[in-house]
Amino acid sequence: MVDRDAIERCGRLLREAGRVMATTGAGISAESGVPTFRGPDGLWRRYRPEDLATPEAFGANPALVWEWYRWRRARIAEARPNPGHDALSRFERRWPAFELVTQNVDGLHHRAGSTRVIEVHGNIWRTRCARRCGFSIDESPGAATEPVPLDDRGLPVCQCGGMLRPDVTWFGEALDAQAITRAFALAESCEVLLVVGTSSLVYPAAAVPEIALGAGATVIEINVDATPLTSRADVSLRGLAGEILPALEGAV
Ligand code: BV8
Ligand code: ZN
Repeated sequence: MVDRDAIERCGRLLREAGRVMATTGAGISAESGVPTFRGPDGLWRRYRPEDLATPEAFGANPALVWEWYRWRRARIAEARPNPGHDALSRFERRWPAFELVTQNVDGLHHRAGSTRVIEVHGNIWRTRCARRCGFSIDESPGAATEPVPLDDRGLPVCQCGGMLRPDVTWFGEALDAQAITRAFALAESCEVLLVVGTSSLVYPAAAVPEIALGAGATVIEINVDATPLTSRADVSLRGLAGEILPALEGAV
């Protein structure tokens, strides 16, 4: 059950704030049916990150990596934004400077209507050249994209002859410099940071709340479980993002 007093307290903090931002992880998409990475039905439970989400894994077994991403795309295509995504999209109207950093690659914040979203780990629907020749396509459902040629293994190949891969950031890969720099700058200048549905384990994205805390912002964590951030957050609201975010919206 949501802690009403804590919600009211956070409502007051948010009401008095001018610059509010959020950072989200897989937990905000869990209620949309998109598996998280480390939860009981976590993606990684069945697969080890090292086996699938690294450039080495793709080099060694591109068919397995594409099979996993194609499975995830199918799951995400069936998913719909949930009340947590919807509430965050309305925060853009409540705070004109509101911006949202997400580690998620599922695109559900955009589908909920959020327009100021920084995808620090890329987007599962974009496919790009593994050689970075510049070729990139949108393969989201309904995108008017020409089908790409497949090799004899059924894997997409680039016009330059290289392989095509999901345009996401794998372990051991540098994040998009513009995205992470923007995320850190927002964390440096916000008054309140909402940290929603992330285990706060993966860096450099997990540094966003640390930067906000260091800059004197109020950090409100929303999570069904405790995380390494919990003890340092100003408030940690225990519960479902899809319930807590609308309750917070109502308390502002
Ligand atoms: C980098 C995109 C350097 C792909 C992801 C050794 C070797 C190499 C690197 C490292 C290493 N040791 C450390 C590192 C750094 C590494 C790292 O941090 N590793 C961790 C594991 C220790 N980081 C990197 O490799 C990064 N790159 O460091 O590059 C560099 C620099 C210059 C030049 C070259 C290299 C890249 C990291 C990005 C990896 N890509 N995803 C894809 O999605 O397929 S990571 C993936 O997992 C997510 O994007 C996310 O970032 C991360 C964590 O997942 P969460 O989103 O937090 O989800 P999780 O399941 O963990 O947690 C869900 C939470 O929600 C839980 O707390 C749960 O309780 C809660 N929850 C569940 N349901 C709900 C809920 N809460 C509320 N409501 C609910 N309903
Ligand atoms: Zn290419």
